[in-house]
Amino acid sequence: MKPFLPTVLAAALAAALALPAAAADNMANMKGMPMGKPDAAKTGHATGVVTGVDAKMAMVTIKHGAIPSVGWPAMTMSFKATPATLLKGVKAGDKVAFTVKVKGQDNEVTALRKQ
Ligand SMILES: [Cu+2]
Repeated sequence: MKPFLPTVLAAALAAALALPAAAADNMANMKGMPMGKPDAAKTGHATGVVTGVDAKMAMVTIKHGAIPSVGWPAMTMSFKATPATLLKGVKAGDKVAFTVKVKGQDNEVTALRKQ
């Protein structure tokens, strides 16, 4: 047994030293996994017409124009409003200018004002 001990210790030490690097690699790989590519948050500015507000869920549905900076065509879609207070006094039919932050599949309205 005795002759093996230094080898075992050396192996354990090598494994311990290698661990931080391996963990960092895993983190890097994990980051892009859900969307298949690493996604940085993008911000776009647009105008549209509110078609619905769910104040309880802090959701607003907006029929908006194209938002080239985030790669979106014109469409009607629902956004989470952050903070929810952005939706105070906002109702269907309002024309609004808004800022949207998009990261992967997630998006939220971070600024909104009536026009
Ligand atoms: Cu959209």
